[in-house]
Amino acid sequence: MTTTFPIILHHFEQSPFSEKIRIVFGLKNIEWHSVLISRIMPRPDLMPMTGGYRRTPVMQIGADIYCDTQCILRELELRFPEPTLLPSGYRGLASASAMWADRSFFQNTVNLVFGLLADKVPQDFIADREKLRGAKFDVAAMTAAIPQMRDQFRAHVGWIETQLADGGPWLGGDKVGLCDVHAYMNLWYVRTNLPNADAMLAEFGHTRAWEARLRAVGHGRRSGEMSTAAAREIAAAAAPRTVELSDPNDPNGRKPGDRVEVVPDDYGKIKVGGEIVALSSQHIAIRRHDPRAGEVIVHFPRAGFLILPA
Ligand SMILES: N[C@@H](CCC(=O)N[C@@H](CS)C(=O)NCC(=O)O)C(=O)O
Repeated sequence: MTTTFPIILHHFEQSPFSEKIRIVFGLKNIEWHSVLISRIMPRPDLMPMTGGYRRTPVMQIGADIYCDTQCILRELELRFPEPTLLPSGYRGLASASAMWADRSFFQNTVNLVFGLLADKVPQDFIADREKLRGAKFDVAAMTAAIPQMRDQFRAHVGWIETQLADGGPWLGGDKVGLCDVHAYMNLWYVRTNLPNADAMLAEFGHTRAWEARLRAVGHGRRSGEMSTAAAREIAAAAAPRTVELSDPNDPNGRKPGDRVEVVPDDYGKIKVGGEIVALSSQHIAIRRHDPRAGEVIVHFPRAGFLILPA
C-alpha cells in the first residue's frame, strides 16, 4: 500500500506570502500540518530540504519540496482541483496576477508597513533582511517615502475596488480565484501590522467587504504543529514521488538529466543545484541529495526564476 504523506507548510504566522497558502487551505478545505519556522535565519532543518532556498513559505509532501507560492498553488490546484481557483474565463490572468500582487503591489505595501513601523522593526530582523537582499534595509528612507507609498498603495487598492464595483463579489466575477488570493495578501499584511488600516481603506467599500469575506474563509484543517526536525525526518525516510516529464518545446533544449542551478531573479539569490526531473513552461523539479534530508526533489516556478547550467 502506498503511504499518503501529510501536507506540511513551513511558514511563520506573520508571513503574508504564507497567508495566501493558508487561505487556499481554507478555500479548498485541505488538512495540513504546520511547521513554524523562525522569521530569520538560521533554519537548520529546512535548508537541507530546499538546498538553500530561503524564502517563506515552503510546502513539503514527503520528499517533494515546493518553493514559492506560485509553485505551491499550482501543486495544490493539481492535487485538490475542487473547488477550482482557476475559474474558466480568467485562468491565465488568475495566475499571472501573482506578478502584480507579489512584486509591484507588495513592494509598495512592505515599504509602507516598515516605514510606518519605523523604530518598532527589530534590529536582528533588519540585519537578516539586509543579508537576504544584499542591500541596506533603510527604515529611515522608508519612513521618508511614506507619502509616496501611501499614494501607490491607494492606486493598487483602487484597481481592486474598480474591479469589484464592476462585477463582484470576487475579482474574477462570481467565483473566488487565485487573483483574489494574490491581491488579498497585501490587504492582510496592512491589516495585521497597521492599526490605522481602517482609515486607509475607508474610501474602498467594495474592497473592505471583499477582504472580510476572505478573512472569514479561515485556514482549513490545521491539524497540529510539527517540529522542523520531525518534518526533515519525514523527507529523509520518504522517496520523492515526482514522475519524469520532459518539455518538447523547451526553448533552451533543457531535458531531464541535465544539471542546473535554480535561483530567484529578485532577491534571496541563493542557487539551488540539482538534476532536472520534470519541466514545463510553468514548473521545474530538480533532484538533489543531502546528508540530512536524503534524496529530495525540489520544485520551483519558472516566472521570476533563472535556470542556469551547472
Ligand atoms: N516569490 C516568493 C516570495 C516569498 C517571500 O518573499 N516571503 C518572505 C516572507 S513573507 C520572505 O521570504 N522573507 C525572507 C525569509 O522568510 O527568509 C513566493 O511567492 O513565495
